Amino acid sequence: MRPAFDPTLYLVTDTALSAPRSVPDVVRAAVAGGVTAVQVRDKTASRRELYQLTLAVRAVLDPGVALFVNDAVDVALLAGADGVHVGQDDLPPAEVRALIGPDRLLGLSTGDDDELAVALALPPGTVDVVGIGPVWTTPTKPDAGTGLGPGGVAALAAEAAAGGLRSVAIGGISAERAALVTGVDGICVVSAVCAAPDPAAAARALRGAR
Ligand code: TZP
Ligand code: MG
Repeated sequence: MRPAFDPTLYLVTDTALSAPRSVPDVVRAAVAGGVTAVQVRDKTASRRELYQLTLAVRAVLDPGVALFVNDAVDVALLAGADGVHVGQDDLPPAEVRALIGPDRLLGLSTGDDDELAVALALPPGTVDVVGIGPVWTTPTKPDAGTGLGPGGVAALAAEAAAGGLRSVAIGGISAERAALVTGVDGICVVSAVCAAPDPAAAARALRGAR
């Protein structure tokens, strides 16, 4: 059975922004503050480091908080993660689904109508959730491009929902901006929690804003 997944407040980890704290320590605090799903993302880690980091994050998570791994299907499977999240330059979603089987979650990044249309044309159950963004241009991922704005995100989220896909918005979301983001099933943040002096308080503020 596919694991339960609550996308309300989805944390994507950043090792550098979390420092000097460890990622598992930031995740533990963030979940105490209300984070409902976690994705381990570290573009600079070796495969082995990413595997070890995923195991360490998994060890601090309650079973009810879904754990995704960014890009690395092998790491997700070996570490017993609940799912994997891929972007447009990673393995295609149908192939990832074939690798992970029916019992894990699959997330896919989408940044425009065409990318969303491809996701919607896949057999039902291939993708569980689309990331839509960036909402705002963000220094955390400069190559993500210009922000779609809350209106652009809401339009894509409505299309996703009409096609039976859940959606989360990502990019530049802070507690101050969170209420501007509508139409999605959840919001996804990196720096608003990982760079916060108090990740638990930051997560509470994000939850409180929605
Ligand atoms: N994908 C699109 S924007 C982004 C990713 C991984 C980074 C979002 O980071 P932040 O700090 O929440 O703006
Ligand atoms: Mg990727």
